[in-house]
Amino acid sequence: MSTVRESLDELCVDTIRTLAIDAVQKANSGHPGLPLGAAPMAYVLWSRHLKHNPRDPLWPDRDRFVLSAGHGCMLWYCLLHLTGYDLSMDDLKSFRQWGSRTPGHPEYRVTPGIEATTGPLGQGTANAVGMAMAERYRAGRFNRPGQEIVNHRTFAIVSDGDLMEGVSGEAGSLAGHLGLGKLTYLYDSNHVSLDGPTSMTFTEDVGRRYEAYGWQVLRVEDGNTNLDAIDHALHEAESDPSRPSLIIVRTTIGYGSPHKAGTSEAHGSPLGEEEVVATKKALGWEHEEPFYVPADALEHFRTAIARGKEHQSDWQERFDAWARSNPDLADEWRRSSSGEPPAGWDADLPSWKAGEKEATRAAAGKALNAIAKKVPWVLGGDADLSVSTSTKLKDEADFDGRTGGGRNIHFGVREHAMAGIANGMAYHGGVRPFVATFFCFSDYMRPSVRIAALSELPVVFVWTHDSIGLGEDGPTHQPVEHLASLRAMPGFTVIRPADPNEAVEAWRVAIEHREGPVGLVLSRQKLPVIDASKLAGPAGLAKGAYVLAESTGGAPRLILIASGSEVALALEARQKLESESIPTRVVSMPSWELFEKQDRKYRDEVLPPAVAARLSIEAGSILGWARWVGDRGASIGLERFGASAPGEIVLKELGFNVENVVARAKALL
Ligand SMILES: Cc1ncc(C[n+]2csc(CCOP(=O)(O)OP(=O)(O)O)c2C)c(N)n1
Ligand SMILES: [Mg+2]
Repeated sequence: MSTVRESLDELCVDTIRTLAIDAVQKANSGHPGLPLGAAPMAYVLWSRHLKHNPRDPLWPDRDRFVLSAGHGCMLWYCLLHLTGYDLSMDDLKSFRQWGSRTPGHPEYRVTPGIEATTGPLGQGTANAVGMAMAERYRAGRFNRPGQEIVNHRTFAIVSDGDLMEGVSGEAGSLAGHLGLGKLTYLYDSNHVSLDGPTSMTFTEDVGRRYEAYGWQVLRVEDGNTNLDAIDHALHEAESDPSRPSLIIVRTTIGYGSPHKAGTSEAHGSPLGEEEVVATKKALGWEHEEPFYVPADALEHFRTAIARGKEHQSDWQERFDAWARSNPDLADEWRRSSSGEPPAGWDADLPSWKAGEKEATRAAAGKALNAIAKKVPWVLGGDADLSVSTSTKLKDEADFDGRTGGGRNIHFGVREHAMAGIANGMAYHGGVRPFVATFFCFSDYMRPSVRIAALSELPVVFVWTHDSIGLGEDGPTHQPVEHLASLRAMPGFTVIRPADPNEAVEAWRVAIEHREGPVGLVLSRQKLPVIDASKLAGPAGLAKGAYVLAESTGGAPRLILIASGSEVALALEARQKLESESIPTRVVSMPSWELFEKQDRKYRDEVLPPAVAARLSIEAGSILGWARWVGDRGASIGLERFGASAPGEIVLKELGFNVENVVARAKALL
């Protein structure tokens, strides 16, 4: 290692390195190894390639950047601070502290300039694919010959752990297939992960794997010091329009640390006061004072502001000219950017009449198609199940990763990446993504669903084949605990409609709900249409729960509460109970989360505290239902896995039949 600093570039790289280790040391917690090793690639990317404006972090045509290895976030925070984002030195000094804007892993919405919440390894790789896809879609939609208003790249720094995770394989495979030429990963290949050298666990030829996926694979042998090699590789990546690029940058974790470099000891603990001093010395850093930023370095970093302003004002000029010549498109641009649906977006929503039968998956599919016709920024797809999920947009082409045309995305059998990609599309903005598969396989998506909830991303998850009612496929495909587990997730809204008309309302709510993800849980089997002329109409769905059928012959002595396919059963049981002079109310409860948002008055109207005899009926785990049925109520649900047989038989055998409901209800009186 040379101790003579040769250039301003090197000074800047070491500024990132020393700032990062100081912040981790001050917090006495965090990950110094990645920033030390990946500072050169990040610096070259941010100073010579990334098109961004620190003064307007949300400028739509900026390049997107994701640090997938979120544990190394001090690298990202340093870049933001140094290039002039609204992130102060004090923010860096309060790394990992209560209420700070520099949490322990990057969080979208918390820190200006943080484009995605990362930390669970692998997620960022899929997010970046989704961002690149959203860019393509908007480019296809808005660009006109000679008027390119959507033209930006997506870069991600990924680590060994990211590329070990299965989700990155799914995402990489799809990105290669789609030919996402404006997507580039910089791989911080340091041969070390948390527990030790990757020789213990990760010895495949990653480059050849990505080549097989259809990526351009480039290599930088000395990622610690050779900035020009990184620069060159980035140029190579940018000059291939038809393939995503993986740049394998060989680095040393904890570069510069005399005792920890190259080992997992540099990964996840502060270096220690003495080692920080020794590292700075080894780097040739002349300043003892912590958090020292040399004026030359800062000045150089801050040239990003003038460059960014220039990029943006140049774009704005082109955008204004485009908007003048394409007023309709400009209107679509504005609406799609804010997510506000156009007037009349719900004008053609379908409806069903009493006497008809339809599966809620089919009804929801028709609603989605009606919406998609009016809202061109709704796009999405499924994990090789469009025939089953009914989510295909009928008059639309398949999504093409090169031109950006088409709105039906075939994700293939890649549920986890599908969800991570949908999140990436939502992070990108300007599109409203939906993704679909069987409800049971929500488990395969769950890590990304959780991030959608944490990041408040408006993704619609469509899950069909929602219970043991799906029948013959048997217990491997029959969800049991899934409703309960998703209801346990903060910020996630689950909606399980009872009939075709409620399914339409569910989509209406989903489109209007822009503050976070929604899961639509839909039946495979046909369900009877609830007679809105005799009972309450489906609009009550928006309130989460509503009185569907009021007791006759007096105030209710009993309340049956049900969701989805069990609502029809509850209505049948009510008839029997009322015929035995037991005034019975049926509450349709498609969404706990929406109901929780109502005021107490409304909730007490639907579930009057005076009526203690309450029975919930739902073909799933009963976990949590006690909250709605109370101490003196009961729940019919499942405390076992399902069984392979025709759906109506499985339901009947496992207690979802009128006799059982009536018997359990009477036992409460
Ligand atoms: C899904 C997931 N599993 C486990 C972890 C815990 N973890 C954090 S970093 C890491 C591995 C670190 O190796 P690498 O990705 O190569 O990062 P480096 O040590 O090189 O910085 C692990 C296992 C995590 N953050 N996410
Ligand atoms: Mg590593």
